[in-house]
Amino acid sequence: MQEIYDAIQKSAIVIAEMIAHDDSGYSENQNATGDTQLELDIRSDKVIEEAFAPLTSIKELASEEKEGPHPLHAGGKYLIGYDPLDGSSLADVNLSVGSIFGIYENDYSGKNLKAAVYVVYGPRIEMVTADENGVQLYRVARDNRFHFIRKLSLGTQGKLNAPGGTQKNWAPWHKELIDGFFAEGYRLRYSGGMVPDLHQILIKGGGIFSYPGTSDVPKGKLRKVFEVFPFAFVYEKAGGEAIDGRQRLLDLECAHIHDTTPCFFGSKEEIKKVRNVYANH
Ligand code: AHM
Ligand code: MG
Repeated sequence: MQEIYDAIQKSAIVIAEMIAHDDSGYSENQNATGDTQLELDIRSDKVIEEAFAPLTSIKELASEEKEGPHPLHAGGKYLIGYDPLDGSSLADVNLSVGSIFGIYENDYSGKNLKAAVYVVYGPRIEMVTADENGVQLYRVARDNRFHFIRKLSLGTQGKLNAPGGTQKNWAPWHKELIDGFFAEGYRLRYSGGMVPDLHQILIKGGGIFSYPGTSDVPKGKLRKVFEVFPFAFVYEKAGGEAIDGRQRLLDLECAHIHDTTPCFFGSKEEIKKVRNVYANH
């Protein structure tokens, strides 16, 4: 596993340079979900693929930016599902973006996720790993290398509310849930990048991030393999919970690697409220 973390760190340094200095414009291509890819999406995907290619422990890669799985080493143990540059459309407005990695065994189901990692490219470059050692924060120092900072955990309740999805298309009960949090004093924190938004809640010790099913997109926007399962794993390891409204996200299967699901990540008290509201719908 350590060699996978090392490869992620190596690729993160290169991607951070690209974000800082290179063109953030669109390419001519679309990805499997139909989003027009940025040059940065395509190039980050390539950097990560090249960093993983020599690692014999990796059997296969699946990227948000690739149509299907990409085989590496037949005898490898791990399958890696990754989003090379999540929230990439925020690069041109100079907001934080991130890379997300799920390290799976056998298949891309939630129960087979063994470790999760994300990198935040913001004013600082940080990496969070989640595995049997818990959740750990690393940061790039002046020597351009990642250094361990501290362990991370969530309190049982927080103060931040990050509500995703187009409000016009929310179900009435979802609107009640979100309004309820604000009525209790929660503060809005939503940048439109799930990596910095979930990172903020984790660093500040609690809160709720939601991306529900809506009338136009009943299964939500966020992809299970590349985005949702890895963050569900991080939040659970940090002492929080992650559900689709009723069910634990990591109990969900995955029929197709680009499948999406409604998702809620947070500390225990907030997720209890989500369960109460969604139980009847
Ligand atoms: P992307 O993978 O195409 O960048 O999309 C994922 C991003 C997430 O980071 C974020 O939570 C969500 O899309 C924001 O969507 P919206 O613009 O609907 O709020
Ligand atoms: Mg993404």
